[in-house]
Amino acid sequence: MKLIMAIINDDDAFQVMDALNEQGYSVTKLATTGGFLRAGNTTLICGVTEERVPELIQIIEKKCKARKQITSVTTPQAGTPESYAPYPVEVTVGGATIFVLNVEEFKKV
Ligand code: 2BA
Repeated sequence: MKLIMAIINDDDAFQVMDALNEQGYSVTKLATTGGFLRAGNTTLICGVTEERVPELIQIIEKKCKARKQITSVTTPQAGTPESYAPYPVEVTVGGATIFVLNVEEFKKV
C-alpha cells in the first residue's frame, strides 16, 4: 500500500478529483498554502495499492498544467540598506508535486 500526496493548483483540483473518482480512487482534498508564493494550493491524499500508483500519477499528470506566476522578492537597496525594494520574479508552478510514501498499515474500522 502507498500513500500519494499530490500538491496541485487549486484550478485543477476538481478535474483531477473527478478523473480519480471515475477510475475508482478514493481521495481526500486538503486546502494548503505554498511556502514560497504564500498562495493557496491543493494537496490531494490518496491511499492505493502499489500496482495502481503509475496509473494514478498518469491521471494527475494529464489533468495538471504548469503555470507561470509572478511573485515579488524584496532585496536591500544600494546605498540605503535599511530600505527594501520589491521586484517581480516569474516562477513556473506545477503541474503537480507528487510524493509516494510507504504505508505501514491501512485500516477502516
Ligand atoms: P510554493 O512553495 O508556493 O512554490 C511555488 C513555486 O515557486 C514552485 O513551484 C517553484 O517554481 C518556486 N519556488 C519554490 N520555492 C522556491 C525557492 N526557494 N526559490 C525559488 N523558487 C522557488 P513548484 O516547484 O511546482 O511547487 C508548487 C508547490 O508545491 C509549492 O508552492 C509547495 O507548496 C509544494 N512543494 C514543492 N516542492 C515541495 C517540497 N519539496 N516539499 C514540500 N512541498 C513542496
